[in-house]
Amino acid sequence: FLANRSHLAVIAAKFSCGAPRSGAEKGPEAIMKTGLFKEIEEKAKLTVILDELCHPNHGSIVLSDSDVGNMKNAREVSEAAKRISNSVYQQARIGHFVLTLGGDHSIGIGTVSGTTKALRERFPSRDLGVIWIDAHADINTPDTSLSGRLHGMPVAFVSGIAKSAQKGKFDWLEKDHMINLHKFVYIGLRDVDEAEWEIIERYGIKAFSMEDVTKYGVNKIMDLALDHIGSETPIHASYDIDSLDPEWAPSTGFPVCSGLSLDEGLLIARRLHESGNLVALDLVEINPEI
Ligand code: B3U
Ligand code: MN
Ligand code: MN
Repeated sequence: FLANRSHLAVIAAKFSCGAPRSGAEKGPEAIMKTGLFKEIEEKAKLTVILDELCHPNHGSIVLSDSDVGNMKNAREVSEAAKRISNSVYQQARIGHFVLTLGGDHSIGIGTVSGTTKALRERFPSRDLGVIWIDAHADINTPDTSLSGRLHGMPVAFVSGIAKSAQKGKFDWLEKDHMINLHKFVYIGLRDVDEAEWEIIERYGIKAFSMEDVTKYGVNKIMDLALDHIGSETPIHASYDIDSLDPEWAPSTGFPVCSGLSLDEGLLIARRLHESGNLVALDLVEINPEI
């Protein structure tokens, strides 16, 4: 009942201004070139709707009013995220499953806000669940971030922890775009800044580190994650490829050792699917130049 299973919307978010190096803007093309979506159309009998978002300034080099309030490329990231948010919203509101290919993880500001707004309209009594699969927590605020890079801040923006009072910089984010952190779960964390751990503790966010995955096994972690979110809750999964061990996913800007094995990564994907509640998925930080 959550999604119209005859259509798959694929949004190619060719953008990497939120990261310190360029290349992730080429991720969508690399994935599309494999012929994956043709295969999905044929085998799954799905109509694939492709929305390619090219941003005039896609590379990661510092472009304009870069260091506003400790946010590098703030205007570029804000504008790209706004476009992505609207595109995701338009597809999700008519029940299409939305797959967004990144791009660096700052696009998560767009994807999660777009899904939240659409699902809130369709199911006013339910909060969206979000599963963030990542080596990093991406919950720095402009105040806590040591890098000033926005790919390390998307969770703070979509939850309202980070606010921008500046004109043209995330001022398009409204209450309807904001997630409820009680239905948010991390999986795979292993490179988290001290200030990020403080935020996670302060807001009581459910977080399963790689240590937890090793200790309990990924199936048990998925039981706990899905239990925490609750049944009959639509789920947006934001999958950062650096959650996987560099042995399996070396083509990414911030590889961190001791990550998920390919089997574990696939099992997470399978469990998300089997929940029957998945309405949107991001696949980000794939950098074919690395
Ligand atoms: N937490 C650091 C490093 C980081 C690497 N990748 C992401 N973040 N997404 C930061 O820059 O905020
Ligand atoms: Mn990330
Ligand atoms: Mn990451």
